[in-house]
Amino acid sequence: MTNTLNRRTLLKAGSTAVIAAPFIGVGKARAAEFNYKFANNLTIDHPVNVRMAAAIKRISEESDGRVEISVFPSSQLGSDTDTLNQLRAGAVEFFTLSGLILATLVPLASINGIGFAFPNKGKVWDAMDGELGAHVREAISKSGLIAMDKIFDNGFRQITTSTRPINGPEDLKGLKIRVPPSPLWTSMFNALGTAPVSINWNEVYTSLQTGVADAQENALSTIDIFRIYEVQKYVSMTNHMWDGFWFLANERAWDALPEDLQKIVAQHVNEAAVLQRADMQALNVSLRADLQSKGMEFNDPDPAPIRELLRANGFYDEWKANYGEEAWSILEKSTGKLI
Ligand code: X2X
Repeated sequence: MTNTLNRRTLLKAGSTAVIAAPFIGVGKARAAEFNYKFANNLTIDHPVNVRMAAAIKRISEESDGRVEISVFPSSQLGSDTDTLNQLRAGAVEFFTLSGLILATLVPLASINGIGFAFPNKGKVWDAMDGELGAHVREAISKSGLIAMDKIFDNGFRQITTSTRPINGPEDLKGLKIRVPPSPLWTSMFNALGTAPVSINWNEVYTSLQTGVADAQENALSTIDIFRIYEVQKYVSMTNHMWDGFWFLANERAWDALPEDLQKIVAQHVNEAAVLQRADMQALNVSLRADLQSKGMEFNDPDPAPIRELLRANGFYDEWKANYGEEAWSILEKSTGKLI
């Protein structure tokens, strides 16, 4: 109807004139045009979900209620691999997922997980907010998914065990260690001489509790938030890889959003990721002492012999060949020469 003005257009016009428009006024907010689901494998109090809760509120407000996002944390809709399939089918519109697990669909997405690649978070953000991140997001965009610009932080990973501290390569021999379902994780822990077991995150606690695995590897924040200290004794600070969570959108669901709504969603998700990175940094300051108070024993192995084991077993050569010269050279702009 030509005389029907869109409430949002009026508000955007910043009109201060009193417009006798029956649809403006305090009343029940209209039903959302876009009711989307956001799934992840993290607890509702994890910094990713805390920051995303605030972002979702702002998205609803700034879209004038046109975009409402419901959160499904803690693998409520299924394992990571199940939920990735739901995302691809459009049954879920948004999903945060490690690039190393996404690599089952987009092989290049695991490149940030190369063993001992990044010396610190500064170099991680240099790569992931720069050329390497852009290169990976372009590959993701060819898979029917869209990745937001800013990757969330899943931290530098440490090895925990119920049996022994890891002081060097000898202690890794035959270690029954859980790894996420990802070709790179399996390849890396095979090259380290362990016996890796691929298990989705939602089954890890019970797998450690029942001895299906004797070890796992994760950031200290994850070890704390998911109470892994209850089923693991030793923490060896290997810093063997950095991992992050891409905020992924189903392409059809993303394209269905008008451009102005896409901008609102992207802006607040990216802001949430940057704030979450700072939360993770702040968490790390106290986590070692906290976990020690919960009974965990820490050691700090020399990474050099462990890294040398990867090199000697051809791990870097294999993955350079898998990713190709271009991607590898982009990675090395941030990490320095890896081979
Ligand atoms: O599965 C894991 O170890 C976790 C929680 O860190 C990821 O989502 C990659």
